[in-house]
Amino acid sequence: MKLFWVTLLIIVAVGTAYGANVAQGANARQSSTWKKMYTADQAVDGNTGKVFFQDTCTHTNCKDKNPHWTVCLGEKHTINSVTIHNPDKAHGRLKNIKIEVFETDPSKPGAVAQPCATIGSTPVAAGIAVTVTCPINTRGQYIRISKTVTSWHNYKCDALLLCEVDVDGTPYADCPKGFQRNQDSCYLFADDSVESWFEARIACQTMGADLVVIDSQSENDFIRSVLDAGDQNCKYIP
Ligand SMILES: [Ca+2]
Repeated sequence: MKLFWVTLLIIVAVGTAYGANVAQGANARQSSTWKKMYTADQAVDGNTGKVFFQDTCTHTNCKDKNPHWTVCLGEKHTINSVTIHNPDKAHGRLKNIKIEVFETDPSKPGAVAQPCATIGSTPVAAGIAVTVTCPINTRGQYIRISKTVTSWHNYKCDALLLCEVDVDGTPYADCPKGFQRNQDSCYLFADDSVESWFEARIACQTMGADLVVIDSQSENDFIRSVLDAGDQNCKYIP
């Protein structure tokens, strides 16, 4: 997340790495485990190898009619995309998949699903990784991958198998008091006059932030809308 200060304008952002895999090592669980061997944690252990009997993959029970796998990130994130590493022994099983994001534990009452993406009835090819992108501003701390079982498979069951799940996300914290949020950043539109760009930057940095650098049309639109709504006399935008 970024924090910005403008002003007479300054804005800042608290920066965190963008595009990081935030699922690795997180707590994971699944609806059932085949042979008690192919446990949920093996989809977030950092081994993206897809050789099922050699690498680390999950596998739900063959009799599980509602197979699903869930990872808890431990805190709220903006979820950008999810990558599923499909095992070489997938046998056409990675299909009819629903990927959802929740702010609260989906196994508890009241949890609200935010749709991220689906994989339809055409199976993902064995031994490849597939990436799906969530709608903008999809946020939560739980990601659930569930499968609709439509028929018994030639290989005796239509289970959910995952060799690894990468979640591209950014921590989403509340903005400090006085800041305004726009997507993953927090902005402070300060009224304080400053003598120079350097003074402005030091003021930002003392708050763990920095002067705004407008790097997208949406960010520009946000700042413009705030300025247009107020009576600030914008003298400087770095
Ligand atoms: Ca793995």
